[in-house]
Amino acid sequence: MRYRGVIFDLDGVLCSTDRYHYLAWKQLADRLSIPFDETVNNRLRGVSRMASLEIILEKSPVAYSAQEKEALAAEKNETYRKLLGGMSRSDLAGGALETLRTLRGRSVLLAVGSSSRNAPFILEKIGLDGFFDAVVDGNAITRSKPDPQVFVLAAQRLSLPPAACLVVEDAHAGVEAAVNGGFDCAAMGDAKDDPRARYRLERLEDLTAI
Ligand code: B16
Ligand code: MG
Repeated sequence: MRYRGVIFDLDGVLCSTDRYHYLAWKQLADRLSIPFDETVNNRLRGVSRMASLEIILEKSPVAYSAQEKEALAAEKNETYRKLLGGMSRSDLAGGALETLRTLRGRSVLLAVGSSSRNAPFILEKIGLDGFFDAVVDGNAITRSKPDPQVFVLAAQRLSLPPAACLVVEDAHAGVEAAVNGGFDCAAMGDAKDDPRARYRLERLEDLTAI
């Protein structure tokens, strides 16, 4: 591999928690009588919890105070955490473990770069806590994707420059964040056809051919 480090997004790349985000936001939106569908959901990928709420509230007939917004975000997170509670190692994306082991076998450093504050809980659930050389998540950053902060911090923790790292992303906001930070990006899922990505992955295993 021509990169010395690979930084993986979590939701939508290493596991499909994006489905649980959708279900939890949908429950909140339905309760508030706000229209919410997969198109709106796709705009939430990689975006922080509060920024996601702001996108959902664009279609709200009612205006909410900052305090009310905090409560709505907490409500969504409670629903989401309940769904996460049912996860296990079998929820790790197909081919992920083999891919990670192959890359590690080639001495590539491995990191997670996620906007999620629930990342430590999810990594534990899918059996990957303690596996990565660096984990940077929503608890460590002040600016959400498309700001590159999460990836810049991950590269720093790997002691590598951005040009030596590849970012793997499923979100347009994440591809943009990678490019903004000077990283090459391999895109999959919802972002697969993003022209800013250097590589397109049909599946995670395709990474081992880069
Ligand atoms: P939380 P990623 C992102 O994770 C999700 O894609 C995004 O939909 C979510 O709003 C964000 O995490 C924050 O998650 O509410 O758990 O802190 O794709 O960057 O791994
Ligand atoms: Mg993602």
